[in-house]
Parts: sequence; structure tokens; C-alpha cells
Amino acid sequence: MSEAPKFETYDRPAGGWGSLKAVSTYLAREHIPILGARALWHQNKSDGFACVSCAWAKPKKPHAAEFCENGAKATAWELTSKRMPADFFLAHTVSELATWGDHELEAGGRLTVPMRWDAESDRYLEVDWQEAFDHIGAELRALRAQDPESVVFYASGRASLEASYMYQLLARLYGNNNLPDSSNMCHESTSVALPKTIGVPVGTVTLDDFDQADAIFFFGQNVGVNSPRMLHPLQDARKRGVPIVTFNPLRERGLVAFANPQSPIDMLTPAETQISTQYLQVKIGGDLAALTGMCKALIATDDRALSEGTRRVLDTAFIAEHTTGFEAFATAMRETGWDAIERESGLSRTDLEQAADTFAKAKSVIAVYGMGLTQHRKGVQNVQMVSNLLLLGGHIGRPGAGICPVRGHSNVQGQRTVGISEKPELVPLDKLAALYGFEPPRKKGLNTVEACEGVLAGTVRAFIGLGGNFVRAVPDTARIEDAWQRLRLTVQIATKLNRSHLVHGEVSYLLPCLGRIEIDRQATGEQLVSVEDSTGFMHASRGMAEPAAETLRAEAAIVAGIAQATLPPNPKVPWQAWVGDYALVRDAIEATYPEIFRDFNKRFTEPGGFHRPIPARERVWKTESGKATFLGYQGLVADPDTPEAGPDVLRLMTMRGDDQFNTTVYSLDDRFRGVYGTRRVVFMNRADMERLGFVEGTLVDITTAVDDGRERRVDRMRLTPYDIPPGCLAGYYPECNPLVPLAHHAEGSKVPAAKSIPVRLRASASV
Ligand SMILES: Nc1nc2c(c(=O)[nH]1)N[C@H]1C(S)=C(S)[C@@H](COP(=O)(O)OP(=O)(O)OC[C@H]3O[C@@H](n4cnc5c(=O)[nH]c(N)nc54)[C@H](O)[C@@H]3O)O[C@H]1N2
Ligand SMILES: Nc1nc2c(c(=O)[nH]1)N[C@H]1C(S)=C(S)[C@@H](COP(=O)(O)OP(=O)(O)OC[C@H]3O[C@@H](n4cnc5c(=O)[nH]c(N)nc54)[C@H](O)[C@@H]3O)O[C@H]1N2
Ligand SMILES: [Mo]
Repeated sequence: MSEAPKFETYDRPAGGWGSLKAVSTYLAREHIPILGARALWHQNKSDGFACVSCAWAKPKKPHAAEFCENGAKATAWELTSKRMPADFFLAHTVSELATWGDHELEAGGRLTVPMRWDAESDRYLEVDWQEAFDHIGAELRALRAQDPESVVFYASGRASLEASYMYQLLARLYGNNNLPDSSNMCHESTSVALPKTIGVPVGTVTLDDFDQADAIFFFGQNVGVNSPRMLHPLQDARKRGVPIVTFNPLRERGLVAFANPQSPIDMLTPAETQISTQYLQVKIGGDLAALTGMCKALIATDDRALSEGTRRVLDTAFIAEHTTGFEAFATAMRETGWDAIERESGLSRTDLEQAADTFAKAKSVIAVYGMGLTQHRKGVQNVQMVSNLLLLGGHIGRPGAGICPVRGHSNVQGQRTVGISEKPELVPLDKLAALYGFEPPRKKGLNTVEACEGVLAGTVRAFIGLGGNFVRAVPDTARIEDAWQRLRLTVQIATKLNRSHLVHGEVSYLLPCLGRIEIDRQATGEQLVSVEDSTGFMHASRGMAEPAAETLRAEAAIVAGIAQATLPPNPKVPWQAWVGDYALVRDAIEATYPEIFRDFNKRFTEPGGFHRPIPARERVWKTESGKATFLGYQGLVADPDTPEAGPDVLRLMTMRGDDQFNTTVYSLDDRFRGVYGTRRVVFMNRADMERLGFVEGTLVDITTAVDDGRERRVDRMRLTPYDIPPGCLAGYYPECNPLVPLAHHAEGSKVPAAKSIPVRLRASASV
């Protein structure tokens, strides 16, 4: 770690030998016992565990090794033989630990015992589990007597369907819908956009569709790093000659070329598959314009075809039978000028017409997208424009076609499905009322941004975190950390130490839990759990490794412990029986959601899992109008209210590197972007460097160019020339989070606009 940072271009494919080397380095570094390494062979298999990294689909017929480099790292990180026992916390005060970096904090290994922060010594001290529950329960009851809405129940997206269902019930029995989860920072733009356009909150494609697609379009998703197993179907598609068109400001390695580290042929020959056939380096926030350009080009071609009597390129039968809003949409597209489209997207008309041509020629099109679309002020409109584009060609509800949001955490979609949501209208509250004999709260709860606002305002008094690193993941780090310390109670259920445990309330507990890879033994024996993947399949997951410590508890058991210590006994909510046998929780989930979870206990262990019904796949539209809807066009600009304030203001995206999972930083390297030993860099176009008088390697201080009377800054970042459009910058999340204003979020979904922050740079003062 202490070596000087290194910068070099990575021109090899994603995957390949580089990937195998990275995996073996990890297994060695984390001192993984043999069983742990063997566990890899059971990753994402029907007899094994669902990977704790991303949410990408798990095939029915898995590859011999159905894991990727980053999944292997996540496994190694969890199965590490390193531990943070009670002694570790005796040796370090919390104030001291708060000066450590994200990597150092987690690198110490797994948490082992429940702890309470001791104000006098400023240390986390071991406590007995029951004592912890009793104290937390007493605090929560006292807060409830004052205001049941003053407590927030956050979930990060990993906990199983079973633990998540219990957690949402705990919040509702407690008396609020304050159930924000990481998707509030992630795909909430999807969950808001898609129900209005196609009547489902989730994507419509499955893995089988990738086998039948004729063209694939990628918007703002970094497949090689964040969902690498998806490279297999992409590589197969490319071998069939399927074009892949990518919109991304950066030339990401995994979207350029891939060699399959599990294929002997790929490994022994210099074979690599070119992934993208057309790579469009759109400006940050330029997708609305780029998508408008494609739609405009398609409509123009179709108008011509109509007048000349040649083949139509729009699916007019589909549009007539299944959609509303086409005419108004088409008019808006016809009326938008190419000058504005080219200016806002940073792409040429010719390039966009070529992309439209690829689209027009394909019978079945899949559109894939990620945070590059959702984390913008117009994140919801971005998603709606992708949907509009697909509707033009009838590409929803047709084999080989559809919309594919790539979800983040391995069970983030599933947590929403079983009721972790601040929006009461998305949860069958009447069912919960009938099943558990109580009156569930009906008032909308707090999402992530609103929870932060509540902490700042002092109306939120307590925060319970089922996993995650909330304080580090949210915007406006300095403001939030400051306000956080005024909370009365913080309780964090976690596997590893992170910053959110060190910035804490007056009363603070750190409760260590089992990870999903570990064997979960309860009264009726070893338990299975379940998760939902990005494509709507529910899978069983079986822990394989011995728990990191005997003192750990399962998340379900911790939720039940807090619930029993807080809530009056209710014979209809058998917390202990549920903990003893998760099959009973699955029965309860089925009783609450009979359509999605029919025969849950029978079906979830089937190879490949079972699929939830997705009406849009069948061209059943659960929208207000009963049809798929072209949504009104709202302009081309992604960040309408923070216009370019001057020639020195640039747009900064905050993104993930190759060696991190969100705020978990495995190392300071980002191999694919050629950066080693530091994450304190900012990538900039060479022309901008010259224009603004900077030279490579200069240390710069970054400030946010939003005039709300607050200074937001990150100091001493190293300027690194990069192939990125002019006017755009890229830096790492979470290091750049202090720059994101809390109020800078997507309209309609409140996803922080972490991909487009207006900033200024100046050379750092030398020290
Ligand atoms: N290994 C690993 N896997 C992960 C994660 C991880 O941290 N590490 N995180 C998980 C989670 S929670 C999530 S949500 C996903 C995130 O996965 P992604 O959605 O891939 O997230 P990011 O890396 O933040 O950014 C995605 C891409 O958006 C591009 N981009 C930025 N701004 C724009 C824009 O304006 N337009 C376009 N078209 N592109 C843009 C960036 O260049 C980058 O390639 O991955 C999940 N999987
Ligand atoms: N600037 C900027 N900010 C962002 C983003 C961005 O792109 N840019 N991305 C956003 C996105 S997409 C997301 S999803 C959020 C992520 O926000 P979070 O989900 O809150 O954060 P993570 O970093 O995934 O949480 C890591 C911690 O989870 C705990 N953990 C790991 N495994 C388990 C487990 O099995 N059980 C429990 N109980 N705990 C566990 C560990 O203690 C670990 O330290 O960040 C968001 N913030
Ligand atoms: Mo995410």
C-alpha cells in the first residue's frame, strides 16, 4: 500500500489472465482456508450460495465456475481468516479509527462480538447479546413514546428475503414506513420510471433473451467491473454477430474487449472478443439528447418509408395496439433540432443515425443500463427515454428483447419485493394487517435523502442499519457526519468495520452478523435463505463455510432479537419460531405475496430458481391507461438547474473502480483504468487541462459549483489525463461524496445525482 502511485494504460481485454491472477492474489492475501477456496465452485449454483457481490442472473445451467473475478474477491473478503476481536477495539479509540481509510477499516477482517460504544473511554466494548437487545429495545420504546416516526430502518440490499421480510415487519409494527434502502441511491429512478411506462418496477429480460437478441444497447453500465458474469452472454452474442452499441463517456475495458478466463481457447490463444461494435463517448448527462437523436432518426426514417412506400422501421402494429402517447412523442422528436442534440450529447448526427440504423435492423433489441442513467437530476426521464426507444420498435414483451436495468446489491431487488420500501402504496398493508392483527402505518416513510434531511433537521433520532455504510454512501459527507453525532441511537448490523460505525450516536451498538456464505445453524438445523436476482428469478442460497466466529448471529436472529425487545408480544408474529425455521418465514412471504411467491418453499431450490410474473413480458400493461406509455418529452438537459456556470465549471461523475464493492475498497488499484496505489485521482481530458492551464500530476482541490452558501470540497486529488469528453471529469465514489449536495438528486426518485456534479478545480497549495 505504501508504494508510490503508478499510472499506465491497460490495453488488454477484461477477463483473461489478468483476472485469474487477481483472483489468486486475493485468496492468498486474505489467507483463505481450503474450504473457502472450494466454496468458489459452489458460487451461484443451485446447491451452493448466491454470490454476495452483484445481482446479475444466475443461469439454470451454470458454467463450471460460475463466478467472476469480482465475485471471487467478494467471497475472499467475506471468508478472510482475519478477525477484529474485542481486543482490537480495546487497543484503538473510536476517534483514532475514524482517521483510518475505508480500505484499512475493512481490511482488519470480520467483526466477531456485539459491542456498545463507551463514551468515557471512547471505545467499543463487548456486550452480551441479550443486554444489547434489551438496551436497544428500551431506547426504541422511549423514542416511540415521543414520536414513532423518529426512527429509520435502513437496509443495504444484501440481507436475504427472509431477514428482509422480518425487518420491514419490525418497522411497521414499530409504527413507521421509514424503510429506505440502497436502491434509493441506485435504481429508484428505475422503480419510478418503469411502472409509468410499462407497468412493472423491474426489468423485463431474462438470460434466455440474451441468446435471442439481435442487437444490444448499453447505457452507463460498466459490465466488466460491476456485473462481469454478464460478459458471458455478451461474448456469446458477439460470436453470433450481434452488434453491441455502447453509450459511455469513458472507454471501459469490459465494454471494449473480453477474454473468458474460464475458456481454455481464450486463455491459450490471443483470442479476445470485441464487445462493442460502436462506442459512443457521450458527454456526462448527454443521454437524453443521444436517445432523442436515435428516436428522431428512427421516426424520420419511418416517415420517409411511409411516404415512399418502403419498409417501415417502427413497429406500427405494436404502437397502435399496445401504446399511448406516440403522436405527441413523435412530434416532440420531429421538432427537436439536431444542433441541440449534437451540442447536448457531444455526439455527431452521423453517429447517432448509425446507432439508430443498427436498432432499426434488429428484430429483437435489449437495452441495458446502470448508474450512468439513474444517478442524474433527470435520471427518471433517462430511463423513460430508454423505454420510449424500445417501444418504437415493439421491443418489450418479445423474446430476445426488453429493458435490462442492472441492479446493484445481490438482493436489492428482492428486498423491495418483500416490503422494504418507504412507499406504502407498494406494500400490501391490508394483507399485513390481516395476517398480523395490527394497523400498519399508512403515511409515506422516509427515503434515503429524506432520512438525511431528517437527521439534519433533528427530527430523525435513531438509525438502524441492516448492513451497508450509510454515512459514507450518502451525499454531503461533511454535513451528514456532523449531524449524525447528534442522533440518540445508532445500531449497525454488519460483517466488517466501516466509517458508519465510527460516526455514531449517543448510544451506539455494533452487532456482528453471519454473511450469506456461512453456514446458518438454527433450532431446526442448517438454514437456506433466498434472494432475487436482477432478472426477477428467486434463488435458494446455502451457506458453505464455518462462521467467522461462534459469537456471530444471523441477520434474521438479530432482527428478531431487536423486535422482541422492542415490541409487545404478538402471538401472530412468531419471531422465535421464524428464526428457528426460515421455511416458516417463506410461508409468511407467500401468504403476503401469493402471486409472486406461489409454492415458495417447493420451488426456490429448483436449478435456476423460479421467475416472478412480469406482466410486461406478456404485454399486459399495469399502467394507468392499461397501455404501454410514451412519456412526455422534457428537454435534452440532464441537469437543468445547475447550468454551466462558466468555462471553468466541469461535470464530475463519481464511479466505481475495479477493486471495490461500493464503499468496500479491496485495494487502491483500478487495473482497467491503469491506476495503481491511489484512488485520490481525478480524470480529465487533455484539452481541458491545457485550456485551464493544468499539467498532468498536479494536485488539485475540487469545489462544488453550487451556490447555496456552503463550501463543499475535496482536496489534493491528482489530475490524470484520460480519454473522457471535454467538460467532463471522473473521480471515485466514495472519496468524492463530500462534493455531492444532498439537494442535487433526481426529480421524482430522489436518487442522488452522483454522476453529474458541477465542480471547479484549483491547484492545491503546496505543503
Ligand atoms: N465489482 C463490483 N460490482 C458491483 C458494485 C461494485 O462496487 N463493485 N456495485 C454494485 C452496485 S450497488 C451497483 S448499483 C452496480 C453499479 O454498476 P454501474 O451501474 O456500472 O455503476 P458505476 O461504476 O457507478 O457507473 C457506471 C458507468 O456509468 C458511466 N457513466 C457515468 N456518467 C454517465 C452518463 O452521464 N451517461 C452514460 N451513458 N454513462 C455514464 C461510467 O463511465 C461508468 O462506466 O454494480 C454492482 N456491482
Ligand atoms: N457518489 C456516489 N455515491 C454513491 C454511489 C455512486 O455511484 N456515487 N452509488 C450508490 C449506490 S448504487 C449504492 S447501492 C450505495 C451503497 O450503499 P451501502 O449499501 O450502504 O454500502 P456498502 O458499501 O455496500 O456497504 C458495505 C458494508 O456492508 C456491510 N456488509 C457486508 N456484507 C454484509 C452482510 O451480509 N450483512 C450485513 N448486515 N452487512 C454486510 C459491511 O459492514 C460493509 O462495510 O451507495 C450509493 N452512493
Ligand atoms: Mo447500487
